[in-house]
Amino acid sequence: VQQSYSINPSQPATHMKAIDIAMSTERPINTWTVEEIKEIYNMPLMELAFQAQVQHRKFHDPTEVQLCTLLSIKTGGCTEDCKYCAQSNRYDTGVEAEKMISIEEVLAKAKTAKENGSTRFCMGAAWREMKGRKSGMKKITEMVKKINNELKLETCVTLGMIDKQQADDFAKAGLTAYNHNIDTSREHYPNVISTRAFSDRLATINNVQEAGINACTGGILGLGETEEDHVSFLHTLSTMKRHPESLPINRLVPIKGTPMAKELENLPANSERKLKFEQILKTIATARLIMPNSIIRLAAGRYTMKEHEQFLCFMCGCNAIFTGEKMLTTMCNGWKEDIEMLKKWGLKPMKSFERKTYV
Ligand code: SAM
Ligand code: DTB
Ligand code: SF4
Ligand code: FES
Repeated sequence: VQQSYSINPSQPATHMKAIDIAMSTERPINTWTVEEIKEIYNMPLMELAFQAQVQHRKFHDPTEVQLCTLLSIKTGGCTEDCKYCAQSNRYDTGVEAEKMISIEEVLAKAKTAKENGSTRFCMGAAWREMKGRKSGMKKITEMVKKINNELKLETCVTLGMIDKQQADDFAKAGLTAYNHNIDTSREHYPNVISTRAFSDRLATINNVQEAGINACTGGILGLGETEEDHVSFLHTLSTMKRHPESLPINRLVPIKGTPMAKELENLPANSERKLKFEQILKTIATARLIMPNSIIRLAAGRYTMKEHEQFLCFMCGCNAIFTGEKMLTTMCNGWKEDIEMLKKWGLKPMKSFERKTYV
């Protein structure tokens, strides 16, 4: 289903409340203002969660959840300096650089994921970009084709920056989604990564979408950002030409040896830069209200949440998870326990290729 957009009816100058704009639209809006998003984010939590659930039910089948399994196809040794990452070669995290794994190994892992109920298979590489990686491109497009055609799974890759040509090549191979996160707000970004700019991220996301591939684009909560940053992060996402087809919300997994883990340890207990659980809920619910058609995925750090916390995230509008043996280097909740949990909640797995295209 092609996404089409409504002009924000509050433009230029009526006095509709932001929540009424969100609740009255039948199509995604990409003209949100920071003030409108702030107004929604700061609603009383009970009301915010309720409205997000109503919105969710207008745009999605409330009984479905998308199950994705991740595989790191090239681990460690990354040249970037993302302060949170276990795979940067600048920090001593205990993650060693490995070679890219074989097509056969990837296919075997994808088959296991399918047997365990996953419908999307996501492959990640610890690379800054795909520039100059001709043989890597060839191997990965081959993996995508095989997983697509032989296993009939949706495919997704996250390989750092890509240009227009590479995006076109992935589109030709039948790639369902490309994951590239903005990670945090434009303002907080320079405190987290210095080796590539926020605008570089947006350029890759644009290349992906122009090639007709779904963008999986979100970020990390808990990088020492403030609520203003959450609003700004949501503003960037919700004013993209097309909203991300899927939006991963990662909760920082503090990795020993990274500068981010150290910075957070040193924050005073009452610092406004310490992420509170209700801020995760506020961010998810606001995302659901202003990007109603996007799939919202509860991503890294889910294993640190109690079941009732995960439940609240789902009540606020999440409808996807990563499930399986592992994330990239950190832990993931296992297939069996997830299926049991979701069944208990009355949810069933979304089928592959059910929501044709969202780009
Ligand atoms: N190297 C590629 C890139 O950065 O685009 C792809 C892999 S990278 C690990 C994918 C995403 O995982 C990052 O953009 C970040 O949002 C998330 N991530 C990485 N380390 C994390 C951590 N310790 N906790 C939470 N999320 C993390
Ligand atoms: C995303 O936003 N989260 C996933 C996926 N996209 C590739 C990756 C999370 C990685 C968490 C840290 C790790 O396991 O090393
Ligand atoms: Fe490299 Fe990606 Fe980790 Fe940044 S997040 S250090 S680009 S693997
Ligand atoms: Fe694969 Fe987001 S990482 S869909």
